[in-house]
Amino acid sequence: MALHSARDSQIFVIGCGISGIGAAQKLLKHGFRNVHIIEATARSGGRIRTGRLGICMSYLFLSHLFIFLFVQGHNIVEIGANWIHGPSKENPVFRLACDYQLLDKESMSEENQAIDIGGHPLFVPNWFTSSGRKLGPETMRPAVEFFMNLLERSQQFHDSGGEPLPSVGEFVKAEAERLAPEEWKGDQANTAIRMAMINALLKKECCVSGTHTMDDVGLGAFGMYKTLPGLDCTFPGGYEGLIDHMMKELPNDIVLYNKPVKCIHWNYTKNGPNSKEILPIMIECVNGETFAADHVIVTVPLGYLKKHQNTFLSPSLPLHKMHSIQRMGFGTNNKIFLEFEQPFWDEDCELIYLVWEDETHLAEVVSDVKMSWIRKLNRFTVLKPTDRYGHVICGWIAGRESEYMETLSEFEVLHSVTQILRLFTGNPTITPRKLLRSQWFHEPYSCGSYSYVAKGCSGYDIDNLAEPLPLKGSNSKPLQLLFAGEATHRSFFSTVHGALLSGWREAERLISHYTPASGSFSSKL
Ligand code: 6YU
Repeated sequence: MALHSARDSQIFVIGCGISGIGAAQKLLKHGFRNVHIIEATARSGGRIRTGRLGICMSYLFLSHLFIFLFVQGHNIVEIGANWIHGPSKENPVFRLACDYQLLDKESMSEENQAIDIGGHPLFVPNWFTSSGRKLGPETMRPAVEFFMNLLERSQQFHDSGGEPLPSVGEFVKAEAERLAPEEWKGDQANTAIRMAMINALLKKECCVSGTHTMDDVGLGAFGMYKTLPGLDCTFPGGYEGLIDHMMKELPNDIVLYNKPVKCIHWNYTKNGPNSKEILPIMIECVNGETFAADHVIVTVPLGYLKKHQNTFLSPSLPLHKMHSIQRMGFGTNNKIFLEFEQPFWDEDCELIYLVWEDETHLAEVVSDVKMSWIRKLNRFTVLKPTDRYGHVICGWIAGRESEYMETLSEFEVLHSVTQILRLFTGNPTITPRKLLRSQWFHEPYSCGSYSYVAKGCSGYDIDNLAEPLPLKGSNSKPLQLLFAGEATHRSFFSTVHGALLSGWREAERLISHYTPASGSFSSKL
């Protein structure tokens, strides 16, 4: 097989999310010239997507021409990633956002960077219950502290091992049932409502982990996820601004848009009629186009791989890699944005919780998804500052109920959410004036929101996902397929910074595969 210089080698990145963009950027900076990104959709950014709530369209008729004037609503909303989790020096997304001057002063301050609260920002809450009550701090604080303590304990088995139960959900529920009577024995009148609050908090954790139930999240691996210091912050102009800036640093024609990849043929030995050189990979797109490559960095979401693992690669993946893809969790977390004329929440409120008073038995799974999906909608974040966003709240819903919500019309969702808000606030006139919801499960190139370490999984499953092909020891050309994307990062899976670091990691793998020789790179083999 011919020796390739790095500059000549044909590299394709599949997917133009932040991991793919990061990988391409690093390779180009290191002198690789033939780098392309193949993207299924018409846009860059993948699960980083900024939208606007309520685009109004008006038509102007002018000299026989229709001019469509799009007047955009002022409120930016994040359909996908929301925050920089742990915005401090160690976080590469934070560093880039600072370099591109995309954050406000407060988010960049040393003070904010130093705050270390283990990934649990202390938002000012309002708690509403299904009988139209608003709970006071004396009722809610003990339940929140109790729950946070159980969650912290759930994270400790990663280092120590010997987890008593297989999942976080089973552990938290068992410990809550065991300890609550003693914990609140002086205040029995509030025990039932506090158990219902714990149910609401479990539903919230389903959103954080992107899972249907915390019973699916592995207790032993829960602590693998690492948090960074810094008070989570947002992008005032939208997360997609980060993507726009990164894309500006790449050549204009680097991305081949609207080209879903159907199958990556690796260890591909057939020679085309006119090709002088055999490249080991042939990328086949859905539209029939093909591309020959030396190396492919696969960054498609784990959800997509799970759904298409039998057809996306030929030959298929080795069994241990397939099993890890099946074992790892990938779930749905959706958002429902609502805009109001006037707020129904307190001025300082940042988070609105909904507590079902009849849910005193601990089980965060809703039994009848179609009838009761709305019960899984557990909280709303209030978008701040108000002068930037208007009176907008963002509802969170995870799991199969969330997937079912995606199948309903916007009108049906609006109707159900309005009924719920009226019930919980005791105010029969509350009426949202705009709604926008995400539908991540039905996005054909995401197939859900993000990954989690499922029951029975360990860090080795993530390592298996990230392992390049062919496997070490094979006689075939090395590093044909490399794997990046959020689900391949051991400590920061499910985040934007994890995705970016994984793209850089795979670019580095290729860079160190080619060593400098007489002023240019050449392959080690
Ligand atoms: C973060 C946050 N955040 C909310 C919601 C979502 C996500 N995340 P991409 O998918 O971006 O790119 C792949 C590309 O491949 C894509 O463009 C496809 O079109 C393309 N493709 C697919 N198939 C193809 C084919 N066949 N051919 C060609 N192209 C193809 N992260 O840091 N802060 O606030 C949130 C949130 C609703 C959906 C998030 C957040 C996750 C990030 O968005 C996500 O990780 C990255 O954008 C992924 O980038 P990528 O390049 O890998 O893939 C203890 C413990 C618990 C652990 N969890 C802690 C929770 C932390 C996560 N929190 C998330 C919360 C929110 C609100």
